[in-house]
Amino acid sequence: MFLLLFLAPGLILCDSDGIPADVQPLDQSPLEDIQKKVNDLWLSLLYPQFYEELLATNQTAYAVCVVKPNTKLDADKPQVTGHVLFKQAYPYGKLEAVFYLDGFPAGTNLSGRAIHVHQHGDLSDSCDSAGGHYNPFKVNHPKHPGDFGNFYSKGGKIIKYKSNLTATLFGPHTIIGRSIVIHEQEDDLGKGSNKASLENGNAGKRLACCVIGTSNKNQWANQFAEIPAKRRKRITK
Ligand SMILES: [Cu+2]
Ligand SMILES: [Zn+2]
Repeated sequence: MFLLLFLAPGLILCDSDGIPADVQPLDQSPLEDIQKKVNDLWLSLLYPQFYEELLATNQTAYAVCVVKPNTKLDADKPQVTGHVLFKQAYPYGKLEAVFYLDGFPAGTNLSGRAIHVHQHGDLSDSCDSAGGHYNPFKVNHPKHPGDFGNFYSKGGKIIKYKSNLTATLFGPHTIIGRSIVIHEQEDDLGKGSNKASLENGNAGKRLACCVIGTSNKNQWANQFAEIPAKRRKRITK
């Protein structure tokens, strides 16, 4: 079926000799146009309601991940809660994210905490059933689309905006339905010279996790107000 999805836009664009047919003028490159058609098809077939909602909301998709502490953790570990919010303009926009997390030790924490998208949206065994890093292209860490890097808490909180992320809410590699894991330790970004470094960055225990789901724009608008003004400016331009 996926093969069909990839081939279909190509068939629409070409006549029987494989020569481009007389199509509507494109405002993006042909490759991006094909990518849009694949995403359109994929969304409308598999997620018809999401697609409809997307078109009704200025072609911008929002998603949320409500972070809960790992229930398997020892009681002395930080109990991290909060949200990771996503926003992405359809179809060519890059993913933006707001990380708003609380429950880290108070004071400025000089050691980073890794945050990643993991493969499964299954938290039946708390964060342990989320699987490894979401790795649709079979590449090494830290080149997975959901390798968000290291985050530093201040006053027990991580409040961070990131843009231009390679993960996406659209198409066959959407992160909707996958999970996010907040780790206890720093991500070694693949420089740990062992096998685990190229799989997960040796980021240690899973402090907290959540499943990514679609949302309306309200929460993004609210949390966005918590981002320092300087950064907000950068977001809106
Ligand atoms: Cu991880
Ligand atoms: Zn990774």
